[in-house]
Amino acid sequence: QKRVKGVQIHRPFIYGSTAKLFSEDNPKPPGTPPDHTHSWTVFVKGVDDTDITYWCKKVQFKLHESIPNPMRMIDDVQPGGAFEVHETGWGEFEITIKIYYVPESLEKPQTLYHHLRLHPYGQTEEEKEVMRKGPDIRSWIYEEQLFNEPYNEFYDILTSP
Ligand code: SLL
Repeated sequence: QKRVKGVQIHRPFIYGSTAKLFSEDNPKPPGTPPDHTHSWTVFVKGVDDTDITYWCKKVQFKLHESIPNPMRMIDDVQPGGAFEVHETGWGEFEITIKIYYVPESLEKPQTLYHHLRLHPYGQTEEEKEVMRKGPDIRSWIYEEQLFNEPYNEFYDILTSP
């Protein structure tokens, strides 16, 4: 196995969270603890739902310790192509996201941090007001995965259509 010299491959993806207050439109599932106010999803996915499984093998989400079973290893994507965890709760916290690459990459996993947002946020009152009126609270980050001088076998996987 040899690295392909002088080559950098970029693959866009999105990570982040979407949260929704419980309401008539978004009823509490049976058995949800009474202090939970929101349902939320944290995810890693391709841009416009494009497939990322040819380079991303699985994703581990480390949730707050107050949540049962906080380490969630997700090795299958949802129909939209996202590695995701769906939960309910009452508070915001930092989520550690660990991305594992396909074995052919011979790359070590990489860690990202995401602040779960449940409440309207933004620099200005206007920004918050827009979010307050919206259907959910999104905190989505557009990111580019960079593979610097990938191994030849992985290079072939990355570049085959
Ligand atoms: C806070 N630093 O104090 C944060 C911690 C923890 C949120 C928030 C529990 C969910 C469950 C939950 O929402 N924890 O019990 O399953 O605001």
